[in-house]
Amino acid sequence: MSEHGGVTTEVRRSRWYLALAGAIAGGAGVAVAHALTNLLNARATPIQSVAEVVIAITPGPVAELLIGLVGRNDKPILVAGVTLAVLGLGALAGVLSARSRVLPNLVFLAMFVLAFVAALVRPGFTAVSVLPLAAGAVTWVVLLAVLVDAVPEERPAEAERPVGSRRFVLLAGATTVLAIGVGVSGRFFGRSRRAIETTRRLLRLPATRGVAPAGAEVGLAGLTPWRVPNNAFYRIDTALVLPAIDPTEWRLRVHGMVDREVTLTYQDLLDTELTEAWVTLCCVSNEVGGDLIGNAWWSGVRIADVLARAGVSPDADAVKQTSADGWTCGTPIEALTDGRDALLAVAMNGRPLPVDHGFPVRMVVPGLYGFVSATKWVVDLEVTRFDKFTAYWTERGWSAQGPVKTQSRIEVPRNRDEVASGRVRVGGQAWAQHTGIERVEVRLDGNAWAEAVLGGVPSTDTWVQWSATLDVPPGDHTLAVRATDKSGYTQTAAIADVVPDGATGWHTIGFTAS
Ligand SMILES: Nc1nc2c(c(=O)[nH]1)N[C@H]1C(S)=C(S)[C@@H](COP(=O)(O)O)O[C@H]1N2
Ligand SMILES: [Mo]
Repeated sequence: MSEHGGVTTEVRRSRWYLALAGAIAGGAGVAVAHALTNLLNARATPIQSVAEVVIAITPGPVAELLIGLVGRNDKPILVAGVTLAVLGLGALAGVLSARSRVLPNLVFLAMFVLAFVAALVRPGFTAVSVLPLAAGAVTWVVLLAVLVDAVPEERPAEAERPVGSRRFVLLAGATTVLAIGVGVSGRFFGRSRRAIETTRRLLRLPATRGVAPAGAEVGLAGLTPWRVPNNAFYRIDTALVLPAIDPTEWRLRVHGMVDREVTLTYQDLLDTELTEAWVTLCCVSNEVGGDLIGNAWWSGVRIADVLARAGVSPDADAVKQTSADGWTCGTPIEALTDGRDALLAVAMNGRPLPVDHGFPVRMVVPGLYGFVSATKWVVDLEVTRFDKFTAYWTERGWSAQGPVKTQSRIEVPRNRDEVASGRVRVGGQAWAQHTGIERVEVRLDGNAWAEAVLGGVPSTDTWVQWSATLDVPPGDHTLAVRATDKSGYTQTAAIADVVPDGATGWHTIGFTAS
C-alpha cells in the first residue's frame, strides 16, 4: 500500500468509527427511552410521539400516496424511519465530534427539543412523559463522549489497524448488546396496556352475541362470513399507540350548544338498557372491490337518548366527536336522532370492544362512513354547527359529509382465478347501509345482466351476501357486479376515486375457465 493510499483509508476509517460511535449512542438513547416509557407507563415513547406528529402533519394526498405504496405497514415503517433518523443524526453527531465538542451535542439537543415538542402537542402529556426522553438524551451525550474517546486516533504513518481499535470494537460491541438488552427488556415492564387487556377480559357486560338472520349465509365457500369475527374485522385509525383507557376512569363529556352539560361514566352506560343491532361498518377509503368493510353485532346506548338528556339547541346541526387520541370527526345530528341505531357502543359481537376497535366506548352510526361517525375511544361530544369546525379528515381534503355509497363486490371467484367450465357459482356482498339492497345483478363478458339470489338480512343496515350460478364456457372471462338499492338507485359504472367521499364503479374481475 502506498503511503498516500494508506493515509486516505485511515482517515476514512476514523470517520467511520466516529459515525459508528454516534449511531450507537443514538440507538442506546432510543433503547433507554423505550424501556423507561414502559417502566413508567408513559403513554408513548419519544419515537412514537415524533412518528405521531409526522402522521398528523403529513398532507392528505401524500399520506394517500404513501399508504398506497406500503399498505398496512405504514406505521411500522414510519417508526423504523424515525428510529433510523435518530441513528443517522447520531452518526452525524459522531462525525462532528472530530471538529468540536459543542456541535455534536447541539445535534442531540435539537433532537431532544423536537421530541419534547412532539410529546407536548400530543394528548396525554405529563411531566412523567418527559423523563424517558430526558434519560435518552443523557444517554446520548454520555455515551457519545465515552465512545468517541475510545475511537482510535489517526496515525497515518503507522500500520493498517489504528492503535486501540480493539478497545473501541469491544466497547462499541458491549454498548450495542447492552442497549438491545435494555430495549427488549422494556416489553416486560409495560403494565398499563396489559392491565387494560386484563380488565377488558374480565368484564361481564349485559350484551348478547346476536343471532344472524336465517339465510344470511348463502353457503358459498370463499365468502367472508356474514358476521365478521372481531379478530378479522378491518381496522383503520391514525393511532400509533392504542389508547389504554381504564373503563372506571373513562368519561364522556357532552357539551356545546346544549341546555345542560352532561358527563357520563362507563357504569352510566351499563346502567342504561342497551340497544343491540347488526350494523355494517365501512371505510370511505375502501376501493371498489376492497376489504375495508365488516359486519358485527353492536351493543350500546342510543346517542339520541344521551343528546336528549343534554337538550340540543335547534340551531345545532352537528356533533363533533373527539377521541382519547385526539382524532376528530363530525356527524349530522339528523343521523343521530332520526331513529336509526346510532350507538355509543360498548360491545362488538357480544364481547367488550377490542382495544383496537375503540375500548371502552366507540360510536357506530348506520349509513355513514367511519371517518364521519365511528369515533373509537370517544371521550367528547360537542354539539355544534358544521360551519363552525373542521375535523381530522376534512382538514386533509375529505368531505365533511359521508353517507355510504351503494356498492357491491365479487369474492368468488377471485380476480385471475381458474375455475372448471360449466355451471359456475359466483358470489359476494352488496351494501347500502340504512337504505337497503333491493337487487344485485352480475354480467359475464358482454352478456345480459343476470339477477343474483340474495341472502337474508335483519334490517337495511347490513351488507347482504349474493350468489348466482352462470353457464361459463372454457376461456377467459370478465365478471361485473352492480347493486340497486331500495331507493331505486342502481350503482353507476362511472369510476370515482375514494377521495373525497367514497369510490364508485362496478367491481369487475377476470378469470379463466378450463
Ligand atoms: N379515534 C379514532 N377513531 C376512528 C378513526 C381514527 O383514526 N381514530 N378512524 C375512523 C375510520 S376512518 C373508520 S373507517 C373506522 C374504522 O373502525 P374499525 O377500525 O373498528 O374498523 O373508525 C373510525 N374511528
Ligand atoms: Mo375510514
